[in-house]
Amino acid sequence: MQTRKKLSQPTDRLQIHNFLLEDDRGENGREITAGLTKPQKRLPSKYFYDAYGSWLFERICDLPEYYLTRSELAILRKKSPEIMGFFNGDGGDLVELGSGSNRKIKILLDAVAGDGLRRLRYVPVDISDNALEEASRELLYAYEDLDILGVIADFTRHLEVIPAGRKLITFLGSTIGNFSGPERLSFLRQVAAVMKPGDRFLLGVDMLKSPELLEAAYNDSQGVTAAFNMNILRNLNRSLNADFHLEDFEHRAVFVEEKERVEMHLKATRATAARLADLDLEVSLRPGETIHTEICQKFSRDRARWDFQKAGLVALEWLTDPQGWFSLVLLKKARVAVVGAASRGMEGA
Ligand code: AVJ
Repeated sequence: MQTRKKLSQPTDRLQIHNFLLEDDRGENGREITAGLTKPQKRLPSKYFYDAYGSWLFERICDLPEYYLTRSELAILRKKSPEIMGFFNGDGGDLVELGSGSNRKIKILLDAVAGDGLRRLRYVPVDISDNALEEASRELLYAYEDLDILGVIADFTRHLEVIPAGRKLITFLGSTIGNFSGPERLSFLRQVAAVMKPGDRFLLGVDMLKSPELLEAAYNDSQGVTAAFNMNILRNLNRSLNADFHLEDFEHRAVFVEEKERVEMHLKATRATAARLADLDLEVSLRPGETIHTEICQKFSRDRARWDFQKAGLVALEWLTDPQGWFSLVLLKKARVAVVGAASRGMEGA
């Protein structure tokens, strides 16, 4: 009898399913056109992340001012055995929405005791097929007992494509902060919809804190965040045959007190125009006008709890760093969604 180790070649342990629809391309185009023709021009934040943008984001994570990643990594290092206790005995899928680099998932996988990895499948979900495949291959070689199912999908649109079995879903890094209020609610409801009673959802949220700390995190002294912000235009220029003049824009990141969020904008320093050939769209900006490129919502526990409740999720635990700057919230599905129950006469209570 050969051992499993010898039998299973890395390639046997990796499957990739692509759920990106033909339709998504058209949908993306409509989304960009809609955003750029609003009175306050907007671009979806996902367009930061071409190869160069993803590289810039990794550099942001190491910036002294950008406390988010460091705080979250500290929590993960301390709490990974507890988090991964989910897989003791039963096994299941570790689903990571927006997988990106392997840094965080490795901390979780390293906390699995004994031969636990054999009963666990890692399911990264990402929109970028190249990044997903490259990261998955690295993990295959690092963890010789691990099976991986890569899911290429836009999780803001299609969450129903993730496997139906027992699972711990992770959505780290406070990417949830990129959603507007309604987008956030719709996303959380979709997560709740794909969860069964025993499943868990681990959500990274950046907490509300002083405006000075928040603004510094998005206005770093080395200008990496500015380059990251600007890259959204570079990406559109390349991928949609557009001709934005990058030198006509500057980076802006401000904490908007009443919304409890940081907003990133690209501000036109003079009158400027661009043509997006592939979308047959022309846009022009007055001096001082901005394109809103990112929402970075910051959360009080109350705001987060309210969102969870509306989505039919319940926080079981708040894992935080010593300063309380960042939280990993462990959630389960509520037995009855309070809002739904009230409007549907408590059916299924
Ligand atoms: C990846 C969305 C969590 O909002 O802090 C970093 C992206 N933007 N610097 C964030 C980002 C500017 C980041 N998220």
